[in-house]
Formats: sequence, structure tokens, C-alpha cells
Amino acid sequence: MTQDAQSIPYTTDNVGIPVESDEHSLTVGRDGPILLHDHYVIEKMAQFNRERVPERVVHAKGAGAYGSFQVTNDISQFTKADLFQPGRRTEMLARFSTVAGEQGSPDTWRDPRGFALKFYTEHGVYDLVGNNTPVFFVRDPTKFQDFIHSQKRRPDNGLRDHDMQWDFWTLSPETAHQVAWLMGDRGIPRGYRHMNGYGSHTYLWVNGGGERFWVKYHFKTDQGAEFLTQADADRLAGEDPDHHRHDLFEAIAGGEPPSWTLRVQVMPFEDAAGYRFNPFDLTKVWPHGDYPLIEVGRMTLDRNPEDYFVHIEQAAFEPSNMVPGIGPSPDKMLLGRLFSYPDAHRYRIGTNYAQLPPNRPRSRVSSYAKDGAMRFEPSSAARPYAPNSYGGPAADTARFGKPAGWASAGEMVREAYSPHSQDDDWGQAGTLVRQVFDDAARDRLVANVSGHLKDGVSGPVLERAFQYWRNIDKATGDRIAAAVSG
Ligand code: HDE
Repeated sequence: MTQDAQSIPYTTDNVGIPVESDEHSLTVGRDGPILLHDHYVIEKMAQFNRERVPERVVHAKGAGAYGSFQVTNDISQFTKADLFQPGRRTEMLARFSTVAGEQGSPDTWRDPRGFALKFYTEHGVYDLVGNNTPVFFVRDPTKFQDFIHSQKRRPDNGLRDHDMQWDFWTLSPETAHQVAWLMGDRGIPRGYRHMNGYGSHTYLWVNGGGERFWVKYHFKTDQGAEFLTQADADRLAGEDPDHHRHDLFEAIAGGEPPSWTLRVQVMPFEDAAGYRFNPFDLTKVWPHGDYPLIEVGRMTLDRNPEDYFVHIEQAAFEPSNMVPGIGPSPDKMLLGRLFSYPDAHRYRIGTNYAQLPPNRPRSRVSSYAKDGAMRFEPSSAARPYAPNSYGGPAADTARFGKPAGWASAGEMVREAYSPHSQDDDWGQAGTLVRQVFDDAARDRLVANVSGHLKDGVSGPVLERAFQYWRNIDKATGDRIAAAVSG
């Protein structure tokens, strides 16, 4: 024992009672039976059996850190949100993650990456829960669960299955844009510090005068966006399955805090109806030439969590946490998510999850919530009901009463979005492959896709996959078919 005995704390049980031994159960004589009243050994075994909370059903493997967001440009003409006011600095938490892998899966699998941000603002917690891609596979939440099922493990053999992945993708052409992203270089970032983040959805901003704007968030890494080749990723999956978690933790511990510059695209509220693409379709981007990027500020992550489970495993990010000046948009995927995340948190970490250290606001809570398992904050009101005449909280509708929303009307239907003039499933994917990828990136795309298709994809699905890629870009599709059939 190197430290002097005085400085080492004595072992206690969970309620602080000094224990008699770290190594020996209580028995009758040295060789006799263990006694039921050995409270400490029972506490240790029972606690051990209850260490796990359900892992996230998607985004189970990740890493996170605390930091702050500093506004560097005056964008108050677009939003009254407290954290985006000139000069404001806001404490925050970020968590990055893969999507399909379980908690023990390798960081370097090909997958979109979660880019979840929690801002502790003066008006409550604001969560922006995005990915490292500006688009997503599907555009209706009804298909999300099916999509995820096609990417994870089959119920019959418990195995992932490329045939199943391509069966879903080729039967759902709206996936083309995100699949082109996924199978390209951005499908395996070199590390969490070396990838961009996006809000992905279109959100609504409201300024102090009540004017509304549609916005898209872009967090550009200040470390430079870099990727891993499939071969490097496969090697690292074996050598260092926690490669990205290592990298983030050690960079911060080593005094190299990563940062990202936030810029937004702002669309005037009235432009949405006539825009050439459906601005609320999550499978589409807004070309930057249409709505250029405007700088907002910089997020810097400079503090590792002191306890991974407490601060990262129990972090509860929810797109429904939108503060005054920020609202949803008609994006059906976003609207679906507004229900799903709080539901997931109540199931995974309990009804009072908002009181846990990573989730609790830094600003005042004056809600009428009370009781529930593991509650440790007193209720805000001795008489927990509204309206009430005993000084309980009352909504300030003069300041916060106008919902951030839009007009809506029509019959109840189950149909796709109304198409805008240039809406289709292949165009933007083709633009990505032909104009954003260079020759070397296209070569790697062909190698990545053909390598994936060769691994277990059956005849009919394979033919559909070749046509899927030809619909995206004929030359690339032909190259993929030749590489697989070659
Ligand atoms: Fe998620 N997603 N998601 N997702 N998602 C979850 O919430 C869901 C989607 C994203 O680090 C879950 O707490 C639905 C898009 C991230 O803790 C769950 C739909 C985007 C994280 C859930 C989507 C995301 C999650 C699982 C379709 C990028 C991890 C555990 C309507 C814009 C956050 C949990 C963290 C986690 C639901 C689609 C990003 C199941 C229903 C699109 C970064 O509630």
C-alpha cells in the first residue's frame, strides 16, 4: 500500500457504516457456513445484480463531455432564445454515439454518429439531438422502428444481416441520400472530434418581435473532418473497440479541448411553401447557395465526466426540450421524436430522470410535479395544483404564452408529403456522389458498397441494389455491379 494508511478512507457500506473486512464473509468459525446476517456481502451482491439500466435501444455505445457554448455573432434578429443572445456563454453537455451497435460494440463500425447536445440555459434545459449527417434514412416516424429492425439483429438467429439491410433500403428509395452518406467516407469518422454535427431537422426560431424563421443547424468541427478507411476501421474494431471514446477522453484530459463552430441556415418563414424542395423533409438538405451559412458561436468540450454512468449513461437528451425562441417544424420525424425520447427516458432511467445530475436544469424549476420513485427534489409548491391562491407557480402567458408554431388545416389522411417542384428520392443523393465526392472518394464508395454487398446479399436483393445505385448515379451503379459480379 503506497499511500500512507492515514490518507486512505476506510471502507464503508452504502450508508456509510465502516465495514469489518474487504475480503472475508461472516462465517461460523473459519471454515463454517456464511451467516444470513452478513449484511455487507448481501448488499454487495444485490447491488452488483442491479448495476445495469436498460441500454439505449439505439445509440447505446457512446462518449460524452461537458463544456460551454459561446455566442460569437449577433443573430438576435432571428431568435429570442436566451442561449443565442449576443455575448452569452452557456454551460453544456455533449454525447456522441453510434446507432446500431450495442454498448460493447466497436466505435469504428460504419454507422451514422449521434451528436446530442444539452444546454443549461437561463430558461431551462435546451436539447439539440442531431447526428453527424444533415439527413436521415426515412421521412416518416412510422418507418423508423422497421428501419432500425432491419439494421440490427434478426430475432431468429440473433445476427446482423446485410441482406436484411439492403432489402429495407432498396424497398425504401427515400433512404438513398443517407445511404450514400453512410457508405461514403463520412460513414466512419476518424473520431468524435473529427466529425461535423447537424440538427438535421428544420427547426423554428422566433425573435423578440414574434417573427418566425426556419433554421438548420451546422456544427463544423474545428479539428477538421477526417475519416477512417474500411480497412483501418476493421483493424481498430479489434485492436481498440473504444477508440473514439479513448480519443475524446484523452484529448480533454490532455488539455486539447475539441471545439465546433455553429452556423445556421435561415429561411424566411414565407419561403417554405414555394421552396423547390420540401424544407421539412428530413431526407433533403437546403443547398447552401439557396440559404448560406450564418455564424452563431462556438461550442468547446473541456471537462470529462467524473463518473461515466452518472453523467453519460444517465444523460437524457430529448428534442422536446425547446426553450422560448425555438420550436419544432412540420417535419414528421421531428414531431414523432418529441414523444419518443421522454418515453424512452421514463422507461430507461425512471420517472424523475430530470433530477439526475446531467439532466437537471441550472435555472429555477417551478413545476407542479411531485413524488415518484427516486425523487429527491422537494415539490415546488406545498399546494401542488394550478390555479391556486397560495402563491403557487402561475404561467406567465404575457411573456411565454405564444406557442412557437404554424397554421395547419386539412382532412385526416395517411399519405406522403405533398411533393415540391424538385422533390424526388435520387436527386440529392446523386449530387452528393457526383459533386461532393471527388474521384478518390467515389472509388472508396464503390469499394465500400461492393464489399458490403458481397457479404451475404442474396440474388433478388442484389439486383435491386445495383438498380438503387444506378438510380443514384448510373456510372457508380455500373461500377458497383461490376465490382460485385466481377
Ligand atoms: Fe433517435 N432515438 N429517433 N434519432 N436518437 C433515441 O432515445 C427516435 C432520429 C438520436 O446520446 C432514443 O434516449 C425516433 C433522428 C440520438 O442519449 C429513442 C426517431 C436523429 C440519440 C429515439 C428517431 C436521431 C437518439 C433511444 C424517428 C438525428 C442518442 C434512446 C422519428 C436527427 C441520444 C433514447 C443520446 C436516441 C427515437 C430518429 C438522433 C428510441 C422515434 C432523425 C443522437 O427514443
